[in-house]
Amino acid sequence: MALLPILCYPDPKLHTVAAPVAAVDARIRTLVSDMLETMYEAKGIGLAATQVNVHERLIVIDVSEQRDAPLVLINPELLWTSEQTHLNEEGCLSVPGIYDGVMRHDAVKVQALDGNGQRRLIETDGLLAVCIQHEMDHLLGKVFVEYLSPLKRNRIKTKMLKAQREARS
Ligand code: K1U
Ligand code: ZN
Repeated sequence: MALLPILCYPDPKLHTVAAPVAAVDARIRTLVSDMLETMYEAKGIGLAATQVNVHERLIVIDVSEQRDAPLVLINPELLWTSEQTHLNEEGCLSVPGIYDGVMRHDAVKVQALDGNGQRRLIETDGLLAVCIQHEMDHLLGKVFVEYLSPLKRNRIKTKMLKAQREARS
C-alpha cells in the first residue's frame, strides 16, 4: 500500500477527461488499495483517480461513520438522476480549505464495476449520491469550483497559487 500525491487546483491535469478502465487486473487492484489508503489518510469521503494523476474511470468512496465501508466504482455510468435538486456544501481534497454550495441531484442511479470486476447497480440519495456526483465530475475533468461564479473561482485560484508558492519557499 502507498500514499499517492493529490493534485491541487488549479493544476491543469485536473481537467483531463478519464478513459475507461480496460481490465480490472492486478494494476487496478493496487491502484484501488493505494487510493483507499490515500483517501482515509486525507480524511476524505471520496477520491477520483484523476486527483492522483491517473486518468482512468475509477473512484473510491466511504461515507460511513466508522470509515469501514469502502465503495469502489470502476467505469461508473449515470443511468438516472432525480429531477429534484438541492444546494450542497462541498469541499474537495484538491482544493484544500475551500467549501461552497453546489446544486446536486437528490438521488442517482449508477452502474459500475466493483473492485472484483463485478457489475453493480447503485440507487442512492443523501451524502453518497452527492459524493458520487462530485467524484464523477472529477472523471470528466471538472472541479466543484467551476460551478461557482468567475469572481469566486478566480479568488480561489489566487489563494491556492499563493498557498502553493508559500509551501515551496
Ligand atoms: O473528491 C474529493 O476531493 C473528496 C471530497 C468529496 C466530497 C466532499 C463533500 C461533498 C462531496 C464530495 C472530500 O471528501 S472533501 C473532505 C470533506 O470536506 C468532507 C468530509 C466529510 C464530509 C463532508 C465533507
Ligand atoms: Zn474533489
